[in-house]
Amino acid sequence: MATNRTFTMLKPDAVEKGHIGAILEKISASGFKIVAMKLIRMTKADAQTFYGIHKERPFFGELVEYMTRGPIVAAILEKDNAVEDFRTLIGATNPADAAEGTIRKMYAASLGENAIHGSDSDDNAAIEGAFHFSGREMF
Ligand code: IDP
Ligand code: MG
Repeated sequence: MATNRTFTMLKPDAVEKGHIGAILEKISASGFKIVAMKLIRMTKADAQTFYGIHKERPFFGELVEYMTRGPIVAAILEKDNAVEDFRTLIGATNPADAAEGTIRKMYAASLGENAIHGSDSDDNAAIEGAFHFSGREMF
């Protein structure tokens, strides 16, 4: 059954460049309600677990280094059709392929450092949200 929630992270590059406010403004203006949010630095073990599906990929080590080099903003977002609509809002994984006006087109530097995460399914949205937030931190 489809749910109306997705999970996002503003990645270390977006935080380093001071883009938290602008990105959150765009997310809110696009109709997403923030139902959980925090600034947190993932450990290596956190990133290895979170991105476990990619552990055999050649970029896995680079991805873990990147995602742990500084704090991220983790958040759970609510909207009808949240997962699909948020993937549309963030744009393609590689900013070179991302549509005009998408968050990755506006704020991502490269395929590796692409500013923002969005869950790719309802099941993963629930798993990823529960990875970062306890029940007391979700509204
Ligand atoms: P997604 O974030 O759009 O769902 P995935 O294929 O799930 O993309 O990859 C997860 C993350 O791993 C990407 O957002 C990006 O940060 C990184 N990544 C993906 N492909 C590459 C690559 O070829 N080189 C370096 N980093 C990559
Ligand atoms: Mg993915």
